[in-house]
Amino acid sequence: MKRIITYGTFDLLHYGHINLLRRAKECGDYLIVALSTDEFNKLKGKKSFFDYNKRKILLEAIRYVDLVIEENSWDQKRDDVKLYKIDTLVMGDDWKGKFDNLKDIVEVKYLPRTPEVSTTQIKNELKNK
Ligand code: C2G
Repeated sequence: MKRIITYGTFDLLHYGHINLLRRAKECGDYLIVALSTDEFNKLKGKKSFFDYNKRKILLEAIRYVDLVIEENSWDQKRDDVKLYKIDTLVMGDDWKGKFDNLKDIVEVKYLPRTPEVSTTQIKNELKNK
């Protein structure tokens, strides 16, 4: 049972997120998503459209996702890897290199982002309609 983890806000869920989650699941057998809480989003300088509970409901409905946990801080990843016995940490390649410090305890994979879609772009386009 290969266990995978990924982290993110996943606001205004779109096909870029789904592409990432599908490929992350394809790396193993069990996928955990550590979902940024509203409080942690503030630290990230993000204000999500949907609050944590709504974003959690959406993620839990995705066939690739086996468990959703809270992401409350930048530095919980090492503990998460140990606690959940993670084999691979997967992120989009906008994060390339950022989590290489964890390579002593887990495989780290950066997958190509899906081009032309982002939550920010969706918000901006809707604003200009
Ligand atoms: N993503 C993607 N393609 C897109 C948009 C997003 O592959 N077009 C990926 C991102 O690279 C990330 C995941 O989808 O791996 C979630 O994206 P965000 O919700 O924007 O996550 P982010 O704010 O980058 O949070 O500790 C890590 C952070 O919590 C990551």
